[in-house]
Amino acid sequence: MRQKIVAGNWKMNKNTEETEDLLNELIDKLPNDKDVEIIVAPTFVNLSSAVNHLEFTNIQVAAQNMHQAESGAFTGEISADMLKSIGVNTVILGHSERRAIFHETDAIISFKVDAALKHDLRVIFCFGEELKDRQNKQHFNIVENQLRDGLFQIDKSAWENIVLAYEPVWAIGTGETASPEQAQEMHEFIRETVRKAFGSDIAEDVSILYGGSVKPENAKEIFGKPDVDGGLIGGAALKADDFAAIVNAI
Ligand code: G2H
Repeated sequence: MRQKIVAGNWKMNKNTEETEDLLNELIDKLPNDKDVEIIVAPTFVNLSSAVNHLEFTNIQVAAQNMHQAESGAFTGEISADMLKSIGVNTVILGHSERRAIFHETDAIISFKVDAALKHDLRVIFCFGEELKDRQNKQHFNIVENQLRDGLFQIDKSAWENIVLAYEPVWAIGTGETASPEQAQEMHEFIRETVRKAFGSDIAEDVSILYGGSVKPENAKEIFGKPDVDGGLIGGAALKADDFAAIVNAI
């Protein structure tokens, strides 16, 4: 059985006090009797306190990004070793906002993946096509290339530390959601692409999350599809009731 996962990507939201408040609400409201891994990704400045705050709960903490270098003159950046040193075990890489706004290429993301795995961080690898790609019927090609150029350099043995997150860019923060059928179609293609490159065992075991305007109203239908193993949630992860409803929809 593949691990079900619901992860909240808080993006650049919540100061320290607001982070504590939301974490307290989540501790109260999230279920702890469901077979689902729950992850939250607050901002860098609040990661350490979040790790401490959640120590005796079933909620894991992830970072939203990291730099690929070990250390050095990279003003404003954070390394894999620094994340590990504060007890963070998971990092989101390749998010479409990192790709579009901060010009992260597939090559840069591949270096980040390698650096994260070297430090035994689990990677939530994000990818997905833009609207124009889908309109031009290039969405399968784009997704396959993002996987090949950003991720498929890893060893077979590293897959136990990989979670995939398919996020069609046209559905991110827009209120537009891929239909459950569109999500399933792409997730099935992604699993098949992994199967061709790394074999059936890895393809069957890897969790593939869907991201892009998931909310309590649409979560159950999306999560009901056979190749959707959970979600990466943005806006709806900032409200404890909504996030709890999404986790309960798994
Ligand atoms: C996609 C998602 C979380 P939202 O970016 O990564 O955000 O749910 O707000 O579309």
